[in-house]
Amino acid sequence: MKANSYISVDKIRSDFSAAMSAMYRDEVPAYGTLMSLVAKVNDETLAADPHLKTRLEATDSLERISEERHGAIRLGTPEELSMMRRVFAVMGMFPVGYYDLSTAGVPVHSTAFRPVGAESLSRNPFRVFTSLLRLDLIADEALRAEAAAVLAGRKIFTSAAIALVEKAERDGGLDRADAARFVTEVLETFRWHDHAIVSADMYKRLHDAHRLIADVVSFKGPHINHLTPRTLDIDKVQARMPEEGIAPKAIVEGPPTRTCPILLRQTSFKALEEAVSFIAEDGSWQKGSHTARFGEIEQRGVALTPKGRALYDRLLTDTRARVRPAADGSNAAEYEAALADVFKAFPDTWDGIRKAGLGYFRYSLTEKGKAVTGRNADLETAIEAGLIQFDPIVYEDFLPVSAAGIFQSNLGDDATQDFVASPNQVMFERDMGATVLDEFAHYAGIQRASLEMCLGIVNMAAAAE
Ligand code: OOG
Ligand code: NI
Repeated sequence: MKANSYISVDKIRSDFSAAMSAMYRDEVPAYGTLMSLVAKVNDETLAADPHLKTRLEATDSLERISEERHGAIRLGTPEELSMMRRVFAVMGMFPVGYYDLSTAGVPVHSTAFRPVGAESLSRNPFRVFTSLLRLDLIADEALRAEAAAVLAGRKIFTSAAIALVEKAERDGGLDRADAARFVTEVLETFRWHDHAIVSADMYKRLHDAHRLIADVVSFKGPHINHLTPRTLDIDKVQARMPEEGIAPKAIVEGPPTRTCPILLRQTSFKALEEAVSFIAEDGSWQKGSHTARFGEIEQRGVALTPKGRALYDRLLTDTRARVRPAADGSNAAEYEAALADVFKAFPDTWDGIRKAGLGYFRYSLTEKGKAVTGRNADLETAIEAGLIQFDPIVYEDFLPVSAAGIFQSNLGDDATQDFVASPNQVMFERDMGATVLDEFAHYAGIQRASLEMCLGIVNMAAAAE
């Protein structure tokens, strides 16, 4: 078969993301409600801010926003993670970043599978925060062995899905019919199963060790546990969630409300209590319940340079040293006030962020700049003369402290446990069968490429800084 009859990986990813969204809307109706609210607020925000709309249009980002979402899954074994990597690769999604959640009392470590090129991201930025359970952090050896045995016996991928991954790898792509089958087959892995693969007794023991372990080990597959639309105004959605019958968690994770959004702000609503059945020894089913799936929204801001990120981390640590957000939300207002106060130290104009070297930007020629191509000027002079403009590059990744907050609000307050901080990126990468990409290198690359496009106007020696 000729390569040009293959479906693009971006199209497969878009189709998969749409199929997953439809499935989740069916399974968790509150997700549908949240999607409509986000769409409404995004429309209102764009109507009130024509400049934002123009810039999003100009940078090919407007269309992606209504389609934009991330999901999260939790896997049980290295084999599952390595196969999942191959599945995502067929959709043009690659592991970016390493997140150690053990420090936050959650026995997993994670990466985000996502598209990486500017073009793929503008087509569809669908990403999946993917965690691998760390049984090595569970103290009870007998339970650890039992959990490992259950995980070893389950198959989370259909044979057809595996066959299609192998075919895509062998042939370098999938044709239309195979791509459609691939989407349907892979969706099965993410589906909710209300019949557990363990007994009620074992579920309880797993749950007592850590709720997250029960969630990963007890079921047939790694059900998608949330799907998160992107909003342009998270404060507004948070404020309006109760009107729609949804109760958000007490605080928005991440940076405070700002004129120029940085990184990522997220909030979620609590996991639903769902009816499940456990398998009894005589093969009959015993009724019970499990909380796993929740809803989340996010607002994305500019990607920060290592210098910007270090400043963000320091300010967040300072804030949390002043006020530690309580899980019950009792000091939410105090925390928000402290956050806003401490973050005054972070410049809040695009040019201020750019000049201080804190954020990544995409440069382009203005109409005026296009007309005078050939002139030599350094970058700052060209910007001042209105020849070159810049737009923030969107942060496409996640934040470990925020992720821990999201995990915890859904695991319940009693779930906080201390593990010895033990990041192990080497083990994670070995289990996955690939190394993770460095997010900073990726943003720097986009910025550099945009500067090169302006070549001829700017003095590249100055611009390449
Ligand atoms: C993943 C939580 C992390 C985020 O948006 O930071 C996450 C999980 O609960 O499995 O999705
Ligand atoms: Ni999330």
